[in-house]
Amino acid sequence: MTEALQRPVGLPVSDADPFAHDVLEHPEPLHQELRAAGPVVYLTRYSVHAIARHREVHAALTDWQRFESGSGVGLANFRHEKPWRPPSLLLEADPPRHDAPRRVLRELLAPPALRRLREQWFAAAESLVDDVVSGETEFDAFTALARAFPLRVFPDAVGLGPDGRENLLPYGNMAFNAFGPVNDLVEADAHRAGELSAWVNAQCAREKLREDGIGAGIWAAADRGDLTHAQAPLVVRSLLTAGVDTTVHGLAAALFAFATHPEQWQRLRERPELARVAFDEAVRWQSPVQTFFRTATTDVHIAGALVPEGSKILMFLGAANRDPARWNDPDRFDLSRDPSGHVGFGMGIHQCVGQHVARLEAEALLTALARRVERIEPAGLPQRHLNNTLRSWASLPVRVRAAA
Ligand code: 4IA
Repeated sequence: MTEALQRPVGLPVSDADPFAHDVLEHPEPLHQELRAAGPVVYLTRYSVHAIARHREVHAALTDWQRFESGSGVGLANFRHEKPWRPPSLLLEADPPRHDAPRRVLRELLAPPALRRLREQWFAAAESLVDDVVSGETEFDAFTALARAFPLRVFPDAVGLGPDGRENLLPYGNMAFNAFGPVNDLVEADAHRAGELSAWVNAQCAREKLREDGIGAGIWAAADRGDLTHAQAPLVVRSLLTAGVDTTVHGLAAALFAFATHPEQWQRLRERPELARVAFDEAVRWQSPVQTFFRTATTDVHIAGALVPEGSKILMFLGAANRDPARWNDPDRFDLSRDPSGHVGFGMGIHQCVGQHVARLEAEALLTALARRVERIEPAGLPQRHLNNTLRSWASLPVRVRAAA
């Protein structure tokens, strides 16, 4: 089919590239433009339909029958293109195949299963904050806290061995870039794809995982018949793909939010039990996972616009999370709002299965900081790290004054 024939009639159209560097660096102007253009906008650059309003994004996320994931949740359409790695049994699958792996992870990552980690993670957070904060001091809150803390606690909880953990973030960076187009960001890491995938895949084997970790729990579920033994390593791989970069950049979002909103920091110090709400509000406000695709399983009408069967729909989670039709004063980071209903963790049957793990990490780190840190403020311009999917960071310089 030619470009001219594919181009839908009567739909607002945009020639913008959501994966261009300037947009990734600063996505809000495009978000605003797409929300204003209409409920569905056709992106000529990639021949996909885009939705950026909260109502439509929420509706698509909760309608897995008509908006499938099994054809891939990136730009690549697995109906026509070979995936870069065997598809995830959770993220890139639909019911009924999706459900058994989901059930297994849901159990292993549910609040009761995480209770044994709580004390350890709070102690780890206190000790990390003690190492970093004393008197009045400047440091990079991205490397010293947001990146350091998940790497200190999460790989151990999974039961990963000690060697090669430095591969986790580069692997995640590659996987999250791979949901976008094959642009310079993908090409920059292409030479490491084989090596990083081989390392991650090797860590998913039963004998590489400590017996008391979440990874071993996945293998035990296979022994009980809840999964096949062939599925187990791929489910472990999901933990390693989805569980590291996301929390690192989610925590960075929270630290950035507090450094730039001193009155909200005072509020958290007065009421540290707000740590969890603060983290969700930071996820809403920054949307560490910015975008995802679905594929239409049938001709779908969205607010009167036809999205033809088989076409890819790009969902702008970050735009939905700041849609003024859904949120009051959406650009404000505000602990007094109720951020529930944000789509930063997705929504519906695929909604982040690890969200309780992420919240526990955030609660531990923010609580430790609230106790020790009287003031936190920017000490220079933060640097973004560009990724096709993640709103991510390279550095976050802060000045901090320790509490007396
Ligand atoms: C997987 C949406 C994102 C956090 C995600 C990435 C990878 C996987 C799941 C979720 O590999 O299963």
